Amino acid sequence: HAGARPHVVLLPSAGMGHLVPFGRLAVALSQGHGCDVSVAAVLPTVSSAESRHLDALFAAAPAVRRLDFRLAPFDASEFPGADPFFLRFEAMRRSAPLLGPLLAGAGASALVTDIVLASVALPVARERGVPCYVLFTSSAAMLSFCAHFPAYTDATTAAAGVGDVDVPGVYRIPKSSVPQALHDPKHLFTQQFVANGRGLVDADGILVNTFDAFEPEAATALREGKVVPDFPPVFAVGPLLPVKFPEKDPAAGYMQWLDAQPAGSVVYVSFGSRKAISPDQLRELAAGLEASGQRFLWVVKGAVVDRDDAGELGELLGDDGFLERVRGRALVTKGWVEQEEILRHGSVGLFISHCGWNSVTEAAAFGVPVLAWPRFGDQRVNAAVVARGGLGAWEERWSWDGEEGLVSGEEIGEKIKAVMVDETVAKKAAKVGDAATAATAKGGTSYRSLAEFVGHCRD
Ligand code: BUP
Repeated sequence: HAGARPHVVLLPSAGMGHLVPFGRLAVALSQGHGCDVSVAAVLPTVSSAESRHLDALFAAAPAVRRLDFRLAPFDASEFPGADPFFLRFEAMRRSAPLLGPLLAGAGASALVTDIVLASVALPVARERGVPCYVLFTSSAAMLSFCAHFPAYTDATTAAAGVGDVDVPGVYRIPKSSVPQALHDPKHLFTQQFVANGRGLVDADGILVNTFDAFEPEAATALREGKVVPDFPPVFAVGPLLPVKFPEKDPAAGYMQWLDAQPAGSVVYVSFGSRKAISPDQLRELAAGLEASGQRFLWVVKGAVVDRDDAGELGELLGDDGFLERVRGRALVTKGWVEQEEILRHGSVGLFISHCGWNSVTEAAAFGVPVLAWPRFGDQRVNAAVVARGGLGAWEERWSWDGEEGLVSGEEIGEKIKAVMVDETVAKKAAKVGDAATAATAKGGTSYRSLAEFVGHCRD
């Protein structure tokens, strides 16, 4: 009923890239916007990073309630070789009927679902009379692409395949930036993506973790119905700010190391949590970082799911003495780091990133320039946002598994040097940081959008 304290239930899907922004939204709604909030913990989690993150979230924000959501049994043998995170998306989609009782038990006044569940969660919520919103965990550019893609495929013959996609009112997403899986209409991801894209128009509203000043074209076109007519309200509420975890270890080795480095001097290198890099490219990257002559902090990842990541650092990097040679000016580590603490640290002057959207929003929040090196999925679309929005540079030729083959250490080293000495890069990124701070401050565009969303939940 109007004026009451709304109870918002959040339903994240698998992978840190999805879980992290949901945790941030939960805290923002509960601490800053007067909502009761529950978060569905989908069990069992795929990675240990996710279970640790859930525990830390509920410990840090005791007002946020935990709703355990146990999935129905799921036979993955139908999809041999599929990515474990895609499989989890599918398992969750098939468990959607269990959401009804979960919502009823919680007494939800609104549901905010992850995009990967949108088309299955919406009808369940509707049946229960619970308004249903979507939190889109990628860029507004990607949201516009996702909303338009079903119409694009309807208008294209299967034989023609997917080419450049002109998103009405926004800009062209070149064929090379279209997520790889979408070139195969039978791919599990494509089927989920198209269904969710079609479902978007039925949502009561869409929250997106971006801010108006960073992505003006996409935000405006979506709201004006240029992408899809009669599109639901779009709330740009980002960058959603990191949750303060009290138990965070300030004595972590890498934080102490950063403390000892000059301001803006360190290149931070991380390619996200979801895909390992080929051993050959890993070694070229090592050579490039070494040749750049810069200080660097590199988080190396050796397996798709962290539980399998048992390889030794030296072994991963080829045991050619690299670690010895860069000792002192570099810190190379394996496993999880507190990325937002690193990006917040004044010693970091550049972030070489895969452009997972959370990483981009964290760099934007702290005004850290990005050298974009996207790998798969939505990352090339996000890299284009980085370049357009003034947050950094994108060397479009650099791919990971493409026909161009390996990017050489020499080229990587030259590029890093060039970006680090270019003062305009740092200045422009700092401006993006200022705009992000203004957007999330009381009265800023993102703050007001979130308040407006809460207003809808109260009605
Ligand atoms: Br790796 C890593 N520490 O060591 P993205 C990641 N993160 O805090 P991804 C750490 O996880 P998807 C680490 O700050 C970000 O909030 C990072 O999300 C944090 O990329 C999140 O950047 C990772 O969106 O996920 O992991 O590739 O592909 O699902 O977006």
